[in-house]
This record gives sequence, C-alpha cells and structure tokens, in this order.
Amino acid sequence: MISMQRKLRKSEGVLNMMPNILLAKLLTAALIALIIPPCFILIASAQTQGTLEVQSAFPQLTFSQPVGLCSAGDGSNRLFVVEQKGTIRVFPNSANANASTVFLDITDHVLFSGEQGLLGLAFHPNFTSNGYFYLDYVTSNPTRTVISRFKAVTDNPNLGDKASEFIMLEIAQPFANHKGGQIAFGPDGNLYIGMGDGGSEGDPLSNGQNRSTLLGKILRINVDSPSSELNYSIPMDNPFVGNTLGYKEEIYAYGFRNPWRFSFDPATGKLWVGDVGQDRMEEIDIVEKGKNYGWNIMEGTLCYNPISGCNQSDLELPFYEYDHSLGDAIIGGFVYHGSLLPELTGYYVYGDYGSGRIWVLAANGTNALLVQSSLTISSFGIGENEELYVCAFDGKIYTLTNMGIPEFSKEISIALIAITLVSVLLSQRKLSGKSRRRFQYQSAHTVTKSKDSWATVL
Ligand SMILES: [Ca+2]
Repeated sequence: MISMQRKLRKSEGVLNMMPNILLAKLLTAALIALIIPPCFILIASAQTQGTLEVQSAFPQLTFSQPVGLCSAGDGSNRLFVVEQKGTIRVFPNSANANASTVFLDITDHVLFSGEQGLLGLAFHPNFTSNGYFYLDYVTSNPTRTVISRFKAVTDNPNLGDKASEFIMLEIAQPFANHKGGQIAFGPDGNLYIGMGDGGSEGDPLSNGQNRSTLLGKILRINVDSPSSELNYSIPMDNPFVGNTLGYKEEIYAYGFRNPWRFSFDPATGKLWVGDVGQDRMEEIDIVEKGKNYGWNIMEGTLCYNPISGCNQSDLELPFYEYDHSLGDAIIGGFVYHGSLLPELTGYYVYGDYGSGRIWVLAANGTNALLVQSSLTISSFGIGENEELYVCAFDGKIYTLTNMGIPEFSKEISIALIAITLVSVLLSQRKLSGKSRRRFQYQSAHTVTKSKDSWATVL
C-alpha cells in the first residue's frame, strides 16, 4: 500500500497534462482499486471470522430439519439426507443437483418433537450386496428408541422398502430429550449406537452411571449374526460380556449425557464422540472400550454430582472441552480426509448448535476456530468423496471453503458503474489543486485502512 501512495503522489504533476478521457480512465481505475478491497472485506466479514467460510453445497436443494447426511458407500456417489420428521432423501453428489427424491418415508412411525424424530442412518458395509441400511428413530406408545434394519428395493437403489423393516432393538425412553441418535458401523464391522441418558435434566435416574440400562451409553452390537434371544448378537469382546452383575452386554462405554453425534477416523480407527453438556461444558471424548466418561458425576472436567469434591477415580476426562461462553450444544464432527481442504487432513472438525462456530481440533489437543457461522448446525456428514458437509436447520447443506476472492455481485457492479460515471463527470472539470489534494488524502487513508482490516480478517 505504501507503493500505491507513492504512485499517487508521483501522478500529481501528470494529471494536468492528460486529456479528459485519459483522466477519466485513470480515476476510474484508481477508484476501482480503492472501492474493491472494502467490498471484499464486507463480504468476507459478513460470512466468517475464522479462516474458512461456509458455502451452500447444493444451492438448489432445501431440506426439512436435516439432521444427518451420509453416503451408501456403494460407489454411486449419492448423498442421503436424514430429515427429522421421518424421511430420507437421496440425490447425486453434485453442486448442480436440482432435485432430491424420497428414499424412505416412515413419518407415520416417527415421533417428531423437539429432540425426538428420525435421528440416525447408517448403511451396512456390504450394502452393495445386501441392500441393508439401519435407522435410529423415536416412536411413541410407549416412547422408545427403535433401531431397525431396512432393505433397499432390489431393482431401484434410490428407494428403500418400507415394508422390509426388521426391528433390531428397542429402548424405552423416560423423557422427551437426550435421545442420542447417531449410529455408525465401526472398522470392526459392528454397529455402534449413541444413546442419551433418557432426558430431563441432570440425569435424575442416574442412567449414565448405571450399567444395567442401555441409556447414557455407547452401544456395540453385531447385526450380522442374530442370536437365539436377540435379533443381533453381542460381540464377544464387548467389555461386560458374561458379567454377573446385571450389566447390559451391549455396552461399549458408559457415562454419557447425550452423545448426539460420533464418528470413526478411518485412518486411526479412533471413535470421536461429541457429548452434549448440561449447563457448563461441552466435551469431546475419544472413546475406548469399557471406560467411564463421567456423566453425571462430572460435566466435562467439572464436578456435577456432587457439585464439588466428586470422586473422579476411574473416570475418563474429556479429550477436549469448551464452556458455554462459546456455545451450548456440541455437534460432533469428523476427522477430515477429503481433498478440497488438505490443510485439515487428519484433524477433527466439529461445531456447536447454539453458536454456529466450527472448530478444528488436532490430536495434540490444539484447537482453532475455523468459521464463526450464523448457522444452526444440526450435524456433520461425509460423502463418498470424503468431503465434509454441514447440515443446518435453515434446510441447507453446506461445505467449508477457503475464503476466495468473491465474484462481483450485482451491487458491486452497479457501484462500479456509478463510480465510472462520476469520474467521467469529474474529468469534465478542471481539477483544482485543492480537490486533488483532498482526493489523494482520502485515497491513501482508505487504502491503508483497508489493508489493515483485510489483514485482520485473515
Ligand atoms: Ca464426560
């Protein structure tokens, strides 16, 4: 910017010798140079205060309460969006996609209210050959979570067969919130299920610490080999297999409040869980078999019950946590392995429902803000291309992108035309020395300020 100021000064003596038309062109160019940077800043500042921005991934598609996104892993490059009311929509993973179709509609099965609804979808690792996919939804009379298997229509992979439902597991729900909802196949081929503590506030039934209930747990079941008593089987190395204390053998880990979203890092096999906090702390756990993640003895690293002096022995503290000055409900994300943002490779990307912030967390615990978005983030998802998508309650699906130079908007174009006209009019006058000096001062000031602002944004 210093060099630009110098050039302006040098041009002072030249101005009087120029024909009007050349003067107009010069002024136009100078004004464009002055006006554009602030426009960029306004655009960039409006969308982000982090290093990335969110961008609508499928501008022509809008969904109703999207709470999940995934692919079938079958090479079709389709995306499936879970709508909380009880539908799954499918569309080709293309920014130009202009329509989605209903893959499955079980709205008549689903209790859709608050945190309840159709909450999770996972395709079987062998979906290509068996057509199986699994759902986690809440239903009524009595209120309960249902984990079901469905099958895609054999000759139409864009249609799930509603009549094919095979209920794997039902879990009674005492209250209307904290349902968990994520289901995902782990690298071991087993189905992992995130179950909340059953709801209300503060875990009044102490489900998180009670290993005789499936509430407040991460569960692990083998869906491929039903047993004599169950529509699934218990993996032989589940931590409480064969116990004589009445502990549920489906439990993989316990002490969770509302593990709404979790994911596996395909590179390390680690299970990353975002456990939604009560009033003070949101936490991320890297969950290992058989361990106790603390709720409701602790909320993050803070004692919850009792509020001080709690017994922390044998409890796993969070891998990372943030307090409620930064958000109010963690939305667990994914370790990134896409190609569009190579600087994020191997880092965990997650967000917050209330604040719209999206962060990146390194394996060494270093955390950084990526985007301060205005979104009400409900979930993250991964496509077959390994790229990361963000589901938001405005009905849109977003991606993260680097802040590029925005294309001229209509408004900016109009402004530039207006500036050009003004500069032409100005060029018809003989500029006085006074007006030239004023112009120079404003130019240099504006440019310098713009640079500072731009640097701040970056
Ligand atoms: Ca915890």
